[in-house]
Amino acid sequence: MKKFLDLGLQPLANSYIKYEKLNFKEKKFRLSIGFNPKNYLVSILNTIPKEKMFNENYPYKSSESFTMRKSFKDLSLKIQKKFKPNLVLEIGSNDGAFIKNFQKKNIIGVEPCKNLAKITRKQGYTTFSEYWNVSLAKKISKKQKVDLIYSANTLSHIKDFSGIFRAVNLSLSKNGILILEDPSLLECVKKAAYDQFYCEHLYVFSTIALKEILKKFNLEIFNIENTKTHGGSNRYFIKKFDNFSYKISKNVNKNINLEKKYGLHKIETFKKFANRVSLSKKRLIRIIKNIKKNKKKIIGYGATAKSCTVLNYCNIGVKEIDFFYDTTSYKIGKFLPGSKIEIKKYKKLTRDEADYVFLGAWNFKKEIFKKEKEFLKKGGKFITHIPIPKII
Ligand code: JHZ
Repeated sequence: MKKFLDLGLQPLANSYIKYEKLNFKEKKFRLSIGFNPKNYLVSILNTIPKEKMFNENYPYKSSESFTMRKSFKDLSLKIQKKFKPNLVLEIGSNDGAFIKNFQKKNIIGVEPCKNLAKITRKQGYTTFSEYWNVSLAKKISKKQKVDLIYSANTLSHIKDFSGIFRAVNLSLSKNGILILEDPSLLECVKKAAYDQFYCEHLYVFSTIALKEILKKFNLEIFNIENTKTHGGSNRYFIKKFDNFSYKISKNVNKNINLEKKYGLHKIETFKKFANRVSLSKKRLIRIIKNIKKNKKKIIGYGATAKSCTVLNYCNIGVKEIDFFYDTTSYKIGKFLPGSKIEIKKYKKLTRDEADYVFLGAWNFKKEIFKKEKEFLKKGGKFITHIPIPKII
């Protein structure tokens, strides 16, 4: 691994702090990012045991945003029309934003975070509250093989590729397919979105890296869709080598060529990315300092895991941002890790409340701007750090 970026000491991104624990010392780890020139994989260099992050208190719920609910609904309709699977399985089913678009008898959820699995089970969906691995795949496929496995924003969280893909191969029916969806490294580099890296995001994938990894497990990408979710993601359609029911789309090489054109196979590209990240930090600090010099009030919008990286890397805290608004019940009343900024229950933005709003959930800018039309009309401003820090 060749290290190219150091984002400093960071707390666990989704460990929101309770008021009573504000004075406790938080555990921190060094967040540095590296590039593997052999398989082109970009990953964080220190990993945290999965049980520390994905447990019975996992705060993130996919259903919190209209954009994600719509994306999962559209995809599930497409899947049912195009692939007509008898049985679908989702790895990382979270609070059910995807699985609830299927008939209960046709879908299985796998979700290790017990608080989330409880939600979908209560609604009557078969949900295994376990980590996806070979023994679980054996247990599930004893009864019936799966025709389609879907997993969004989950592969990037799992260290053990061998466990995942052996389990996939075991449980897929003869012509079954796997669909993976994760943030795109190309979009991350283009937007200098360094906040895609935090303890949970072990990897940000490029097509060229994923292709190399899949090859080892006799799996190959036969199509790619570039989606707008989570700041620009890729949806990979994957089949077994010996499944000849699908032709490899021209899209696959198109994506690979574009990634190579941007240099995602070379360390130099990531060194340049690291320089842009450092400039981004300086610029964001400058913008915020100027606002504070003029005695204006800043609040945050969307207490994301990504915000944790930005705030801690740029040393932004309670002196700069008064509080964050968020819609997630679990986060409300707690404090952001590291920066210890309070999270309040979301209320429509008004001009009396803030002059500037730091856009933590920049990936939902369109949805948020639509919701906050009045604030913008009355002269309220947002601060974003993507693709370069600016006031909008
Ligand atoms: P959002 C999480 O990252 C963690 P985060 C995880 N590791 C991952 O991979 C991605 O999700 C998928 C709030 N919000 O999706 C809700 C509002 O308050 O960018 C969420 O707390 N109002 C699993 O945390 C946060 O913002 C709104 O109008 O970086 C969004 O978090 C909207 C749209 C969102 O993921």
